[in-house]
Amino acid sequence: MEYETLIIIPTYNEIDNIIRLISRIHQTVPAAHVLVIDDNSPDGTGDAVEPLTKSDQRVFLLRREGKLGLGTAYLTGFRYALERGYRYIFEMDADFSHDPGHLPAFLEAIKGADLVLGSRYVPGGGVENWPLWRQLVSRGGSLYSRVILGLPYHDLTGGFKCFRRETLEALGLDSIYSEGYSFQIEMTYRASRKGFKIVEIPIVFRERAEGVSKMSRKIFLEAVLRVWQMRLTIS
Ligand SMILES: Nc1nc2c(ncn2[C@@H]2O[C@H](COP(=O)(O)OP(=O)(O)OP(=O)(O)O)[C@@H](O)[C@H]2O)c(=O)[nH]1
Ligand SMILES: [Mg+2]
Repeated sequence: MEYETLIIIPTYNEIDNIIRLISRIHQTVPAAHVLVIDDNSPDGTGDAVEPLTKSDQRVFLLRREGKLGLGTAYLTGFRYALERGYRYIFEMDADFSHDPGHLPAFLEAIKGADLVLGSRYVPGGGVENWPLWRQLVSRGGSLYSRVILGLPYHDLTGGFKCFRRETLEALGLDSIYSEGYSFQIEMTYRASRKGFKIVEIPIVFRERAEGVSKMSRKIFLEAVLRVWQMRLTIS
């Protein structure tokens, strides 16, 4: 049921997106709760969301002192979700790359799965407005991880996913070591190693129109190396 759903959205300088996104989410899934994890965005994203948490009982905000990274933002959000008993827990970006219109399909799929991956690289999925180099990096990154980790999934770096609470409980959140793109790979790999049922559903990913990209060479290189660490250390 929808009131059991928490959508976690980490934000860093998303003032042009976040309020509109929350309202679009609630048009599509009115009963879903939204948790924004803001890292003291210099553009005032946290201050913009704060009033909403007073006027709308479905909106929650955690403010951290500074930019501590996407991975730890999600881990904080997952712990929050588990403590409060949510059943279906989403990861979602703030920049409209992840279309709220896909949320009902996730909620349908999670009924028969432990983890649902929004996938750009299955039939019906896709990417809009990405330059060729970025498509190649993304597809290459998924293929590389897929081969080294022996996973059957097509999109391993995506950040639009839905976990059943039991899956997060079993993963051991304290043992997650990755940041950036490798965080997404590591969560899926750990879930797969534990034998959870993982389902991919098609999503169309749209490049951000507002705000600034945080993609960096460092995040990319981390993923290249971390995949080997995962293969060697996660049983
Ligand atoms: N709380 C928090 N959120 C972050 C941090 N880094 C990124 N985010 C958020 O995580 C989500 C994904 O980051 P993006 O910058 O969109 O990363 P991306 O999709 O790989 O790259 P672009 O869309 O090209 O910018 C967005 O909602 C960001 O605001 C961080 O250090 N802390
Ligand atoms: Mg983005």
